[in-house]
Amino acid sequence: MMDNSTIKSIAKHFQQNPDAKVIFMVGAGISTPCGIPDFRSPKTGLYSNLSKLGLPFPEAVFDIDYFEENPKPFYTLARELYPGNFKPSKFHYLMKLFQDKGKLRRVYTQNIDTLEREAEVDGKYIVEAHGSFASNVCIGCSKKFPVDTFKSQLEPIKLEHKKDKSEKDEIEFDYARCDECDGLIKPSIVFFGEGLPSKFFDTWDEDLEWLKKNKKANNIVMVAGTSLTVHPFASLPSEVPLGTKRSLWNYEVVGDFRSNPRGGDLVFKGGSDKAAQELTRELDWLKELKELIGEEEETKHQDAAEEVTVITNELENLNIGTERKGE
Ligand code: CNA
Repeated sequence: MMDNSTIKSIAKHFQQNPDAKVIFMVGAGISTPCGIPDFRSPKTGLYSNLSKLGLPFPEAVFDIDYFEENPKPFYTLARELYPGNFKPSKFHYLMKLFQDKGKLRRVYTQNIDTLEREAEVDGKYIVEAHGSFASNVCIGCSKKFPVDTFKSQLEPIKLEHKKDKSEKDEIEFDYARCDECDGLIKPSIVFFGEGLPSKFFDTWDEDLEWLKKNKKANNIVMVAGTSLTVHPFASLPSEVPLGTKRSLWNYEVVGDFRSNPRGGDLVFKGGSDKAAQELTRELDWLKELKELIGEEEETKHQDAAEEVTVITNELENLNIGTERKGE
């Protein structure tokens, strides 16, 4: 099933199964309406824009070995994406509504923007699979540092104004370094080449058991705004026990929903905020959703697509430098 009737079917599922709870599995797509670019969307995605800046490969910005050699691209990006600069989307508030209604089991998020917390989803429900900006760590000796250690270094220390106007201004940072081993300090977000927090694996084991034990409640797993390409997160939907309802809300059909679709899958191919709004309407929660978002935020969301373009343009205009040690 793959259109607006999906949303009606999900609403019906909750109406017919009052004990059903949701496990959300989400990615960067639920935050694009907030103005934060995702990785892979053509044109507006970070990769298509960062690649223009001459990184050896787009993922290098989140690669631990590359960061050690050249932290500047990550610092530049972190400055743009740092939590506090954005407000939650309708989808984030939908998750909060499920919490308020006692129908939330868990939120597995790949996002590092902490907007689930900003929407006041309780931390006990959230598994930040790829970490977050909420703590800092030395990449050399793993010593932990307060959150401000990295954040306080995000203001560039100098702006060299090039004489030749055709050249872009160079920005520099004073990188946060460990007082024990002089290693670079970074937020505890998981880079390519690093392991996921043990909480991710432990909680998923618990939730799998819970899904198996509570089949009668007809719980549902909702996957949204992710290309399902980054493992091990990407394999979670394939591990959902047979018989547990799965739903995907995404611009494209991805991962196990494409390669190994199940008969009962409920797929909505479209925007996650549109789906969130439609589901709350169907469930008669629309008034509460609007109260959570507030009038002011509603206007901001309408401008979100424009904001994504602004950020990606800003990144394009920054000369972040791509020199590597020894070159
Ligand atoms: P991705 O690979 O960029 O995929 C995003 C997916 O969402 C794509 O399939 C898009 O088509 C789809 N999409 C984009 N916008 C919407 C929308 N409004 N409604 C529905 N679908 C939409 O991102 P993933 O999360 O799958 O990749 C995992 C990476 C992305 C994680 O390691 C994150 O840390 C990383 N990331 C996070 C953020 C963030 O915290 N907001 C931003 C950019 C990247």
